[in-house]
Order: sequence, then C-alpha cells, then structure tokens
Amino acid sequence: TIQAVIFDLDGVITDTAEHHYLAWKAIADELDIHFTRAFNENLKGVSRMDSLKLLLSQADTPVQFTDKEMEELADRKNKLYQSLIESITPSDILPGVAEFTAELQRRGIKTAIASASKNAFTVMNSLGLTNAFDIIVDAAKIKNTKPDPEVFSTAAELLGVEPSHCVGVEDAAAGVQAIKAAGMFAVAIGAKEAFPQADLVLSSTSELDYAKIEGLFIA
Ligand code: B16
Ligand code: MG
Repeated sequence: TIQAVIFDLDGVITDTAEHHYLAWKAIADELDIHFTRAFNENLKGVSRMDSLKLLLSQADTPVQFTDKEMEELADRKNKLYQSLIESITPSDILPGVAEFTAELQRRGIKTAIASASKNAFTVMNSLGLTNAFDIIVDAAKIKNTKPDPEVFSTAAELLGVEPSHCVGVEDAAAGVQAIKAAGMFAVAIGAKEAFPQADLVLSSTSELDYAKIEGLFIA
C-alpha cells in the first residue's frame, strides 16, 4: 500500500526549473559557452556546484577556474536565481498539484518535499505551501545529492514510512535515479524517452492521478 508520496520541488511543485535554466544561461552567455535547453536537462536535480561543472564542460576550449572563482560563479548564478524567484506567488503552483495533494490528505497518506535546493524553503514560503507537507527535506539536511538516494531516504525516515511504501515524484533523470536507488516507486514528469527507469511517466503534473498510481503500485 502507498503510505507516503515524496515530491521533488523544482519542476514538480512549481516551474523553478525554468528559473534555474535562465540563471545558468546568463552565466554561460557571459563566459561565451554554448548552453542549450536540451543540455540543461542534465542539470536538473543536480547540486549547484555540480551544475556549474557540467556547464563548464560545454566550453569549446577547456576552461580552468580556481575554487574561489568557481564559488563566485556559483554565487552569482544563485543571486540571479534568487532575483527570478522573488515574484513567485501561490498562483505558480503547477496544475494538478493542489488537487493531488488534497486527495492524498483525504486518504491519510503522508507527504514530503525532497529537494536538492538550498532555496527550497524560500520557494515553499512564496508558494504558501510550507505547512501543506508533513516534512520538507532540503539541501541543508543532506550530504549526498541526487542521484544519491539520501534526500528521498531521509524524507521516508522522517515520515516513519518504509521506502517500499513510498512513491517519489520527479522531473529530473538524476531524481528518478535517486528514487529508484531509495527503493521507491518512481513517477516521472516529462517525456517518456527521458525516463527509462521510471515506473510511470506523465507528460505533466495535471495528469497526477492517485487511482492510476495505485493501480500500478505493488507493495
Ligand atoms: P540551489 P530540486 C534542484 O532542486 C534543481 O533541480 C537544480 O536545478 C538545482 O541546481 C539544485 O536544486 C540546487 O539548487 O542552487 O537552489 O541550491 O529539483 O531537487 O527541487
Ligand atoms: Mg526537479
């Protein structure tokens, strides 16, 4: 039986994946590095510093930065990102999310957020959702980021639910890998081809449907 549903934040609860992309794109343009939306898919769910390393790997000629310069670049991206998310309001909750979480609540199923972002609480506050989930696990609470299962495992542990009774919802390949590594049922949001590991792929959050997930869930 399903006892808990653990949600990624950026790209699942709200479209901050787009804000992350725009902030990285600005850094890439500055450095004259070719950075496409398609390549940006690889950064989803990945920590800030690892995202920067991926971005720099796209340079035509290898670029060398000191640790301090890397920190500065990551910091600048974060400031850009933070200015982009300043305007977030509850109207930015993605379609279907409120209905789906309400349905879970009605059924007594626990809910959590598992985000790789250090800005998760700011975003949750702006969306007015801080108290809508039982637990929020953000980057500050974990050592290993996605695709490591830690963020999902920690959420399950804090909820007091066995991973085999948990469903994870993600929009990133690294995130789906993390859910599967944690031993959970994985729902991916996005294009089917992008998520061979997922147990169910939905093209958008508006398709989140408890009955459909339950029908596929075996535990
Ligand atoms: P920050 P999620 C992830 O959040 C994003 O998908 C990823 O693009 C970002 O680099 C990462 O958080 C770190 O975010 O720079 O704000 O600490 O999708 O796991 O909710
Ligand atoms: Mg995400």
